[in-house]
Amino acid sequence: MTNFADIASRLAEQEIEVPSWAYGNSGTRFKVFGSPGTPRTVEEKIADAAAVHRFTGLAPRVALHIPWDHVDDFGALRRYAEDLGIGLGTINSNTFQDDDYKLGALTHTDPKIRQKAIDHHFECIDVMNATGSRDLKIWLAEGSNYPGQADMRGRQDRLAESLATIYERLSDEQRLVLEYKFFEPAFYHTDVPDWGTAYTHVAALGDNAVVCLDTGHHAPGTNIEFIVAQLLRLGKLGSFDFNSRFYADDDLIVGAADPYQLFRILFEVLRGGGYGRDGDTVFMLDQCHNIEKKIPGQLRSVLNVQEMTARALLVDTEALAAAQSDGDVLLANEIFMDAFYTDVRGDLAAWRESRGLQGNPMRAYLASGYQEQIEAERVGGTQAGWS
Ligand code: AOS
Ligand code: ZN
Ligand code: ZN
Repeated sequence: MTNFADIASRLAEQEIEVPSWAYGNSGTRFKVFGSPGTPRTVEEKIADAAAVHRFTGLAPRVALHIPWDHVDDFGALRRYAEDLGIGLGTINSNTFQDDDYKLGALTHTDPKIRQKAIDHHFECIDVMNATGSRDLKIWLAEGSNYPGQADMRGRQDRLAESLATIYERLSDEQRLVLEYKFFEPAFYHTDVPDWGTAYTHVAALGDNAVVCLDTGHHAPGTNIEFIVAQLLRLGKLGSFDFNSRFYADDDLIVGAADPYQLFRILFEVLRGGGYGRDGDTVFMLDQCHNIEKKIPGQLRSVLNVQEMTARALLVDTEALAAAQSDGDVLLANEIFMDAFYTDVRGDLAAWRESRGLQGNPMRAYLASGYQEQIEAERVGGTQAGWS
């Protein structure tokens, strides 16, 4: 059995990127509830992200979304974040909120509209150059609602061409990260619906193009950890958008709906060399907190990832490999489950204290007065722009 002391040094490698939009108000198509203390500016979102890092030591970067987080001087924004102890991370593009893109953006039949969408990505790359960000993440809302509506094959060809034009603009240190999603907002076909399609496009682009796996973007019952294993095997698992779901793309707190699935995913990340200093897979959150407080929601999320990472690190991989090669089905499963069922909360609290953090970051945050302060100071906080 692996002990907590054996895995502590690996836990120190963990970095989770939080999304700026998690701090804004969000909701469903039915209602966006406002909540006191919501940031009014990009700077206030960054300050909240920095608070999550202060209490957990887990979230050293915040991902931005263009145009929601547009500012005139991204160099100054970078310095502002660095002064608060965090960096600016992935830049997310947006081609889903403009009337011109109703029938497509990077896939549109009209070259002028395709060029407009490509130019938006060029602008995102300019932002990355100012913020020092490595990753440009592209999620496309493109597809069709009715059979016959669109030429699915022609759209793939145009998509490949548009992505190649964007990819060429990146520096050798930057990456294009393509996210897939099986449906929504398009309900019949989606242009990048699955990992295979995303892989096909990024493989054609080159080494610096990789896939983003959003855990909420699969049909119910999909074996997500298998996709993780396969993409890591191919060297193409660029990042995660972590969240959890009961029904569709629910964007709930990661590990809330199915902690065991999160454990299985993290086990494959470790197995495939995607974790910490070994790997190049970015752990990002893509979540919204519609009814709960935003900062505590983010704290719970990063702590859930940490807890399941600890449990996955506890798997006795030597004993597991022996049981697997002996064909001992039940022993292999028992070894795996032993780690999953290990309660690591006490050990994690002690380990945090040994590193100068509070043992229980959630309680520490709630007692800190930060929430009361932002609720008193900020009036009229903004909507995230997306739910
Ligand atoms: C949309 O469903 C995707 O998950 C996106 O990653 C994300 O929510 C959006 O790009 C926010 O910018
Ligand atoms: Zn996502
Ligand atoms: Zn999503």
